[in-house]
Amino acid sequence: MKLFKSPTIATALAFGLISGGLSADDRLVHDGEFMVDGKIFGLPEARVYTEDYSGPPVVGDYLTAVPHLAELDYEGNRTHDVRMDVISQQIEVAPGKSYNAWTFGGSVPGPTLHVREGDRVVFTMKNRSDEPVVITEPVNGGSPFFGQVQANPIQKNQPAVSPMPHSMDFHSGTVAANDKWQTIPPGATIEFEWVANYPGVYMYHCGTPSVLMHTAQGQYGAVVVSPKEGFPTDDQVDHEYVLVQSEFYLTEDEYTEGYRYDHEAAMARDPSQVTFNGHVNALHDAPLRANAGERVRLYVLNAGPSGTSSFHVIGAIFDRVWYEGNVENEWHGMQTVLLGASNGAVMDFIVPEEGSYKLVDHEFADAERGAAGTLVAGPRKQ
Ligand SMILES: [Cu+2]
Repeated sequence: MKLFKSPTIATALAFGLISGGLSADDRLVHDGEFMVDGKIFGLPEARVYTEDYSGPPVVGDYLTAVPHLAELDYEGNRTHDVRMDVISQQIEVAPGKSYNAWTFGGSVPGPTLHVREGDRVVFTMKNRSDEPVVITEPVNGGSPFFGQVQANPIQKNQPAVSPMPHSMDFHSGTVAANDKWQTIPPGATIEFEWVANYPGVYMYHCGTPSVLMHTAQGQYGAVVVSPKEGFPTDDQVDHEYVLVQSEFYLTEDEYTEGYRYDHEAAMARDPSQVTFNGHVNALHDAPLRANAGERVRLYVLNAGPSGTSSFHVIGAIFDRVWYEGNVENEWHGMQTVLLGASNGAVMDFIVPEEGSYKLVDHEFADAERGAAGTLVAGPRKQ
């Protein structure tokens, strides 16, 4: 990888326009990069190549399985080396209903990446849809994601093979989509960079046509870009969780015992399941936990691919909501947050009493299809 100092960036660093814990010498900067409004643009072209790689399909310390969010245990900004390979995987989304999913990293939704505004991501993805990849056994050199999937194997992940061209589109990145988000065939690897220029709760997904099909097959997940200076209530938050809503369009497979994706149902916007975190029971079997009086923060992404979410917690009011996860979009006292497909938000609420709280998509046809969960609150800690 070529390392250059761009005069524009070097000047910005010299004048402290880019804050961060790294010195100018540590920062990855390429010739051709430029700044507008303090944001970095003009990243190098993606590289597509073949590699002899059979290691963990998810690599990076800040990648977690939902509902977990990695802690940003560093000051300022850093460069993240992140790998999420495309693999096929048999997963269960409702009791007895499994299908052959197309995934990033082996789960649906895929791993959640957490970075800070201003961080740089060097992303690598191998299209391994043509090889069976196991994610339910201990992995060396992977990421926290695997331990979390193995601790809560609700999707009963099993390797599958389903060779198909795929791509990666990070909504958190500002780049030329025809270059960075280009489709690669099975066996190929793509590597590109993006800079987390704007804070937010973002979707990533496969952008290969039919995008509806590739997304509905399971290729999506969340990126949380925390604001550089944080949110005003950061010091008061006791628990934080990631919640990804999405639809599944499954029908019985006439050739197997199982289920398969139904494109006609997807085109008709008629989901068989709508889930929080990829299984109708994900947040019932393993409810979110907190105590009375505590502040809970949810990072909610509606991945769609086609439905909206009217996100509500029964018995609570969101005292602060940052729409799209941007600290400047602050709303107060919200009963329900409306999220279109690929919208996200950060939602804070105070747990009023000991008890059980239902999280729902208040579009109740979706809740009855599975878009519901539970937060169990213990007694107030003195
Ligand atoms: Cu795809």
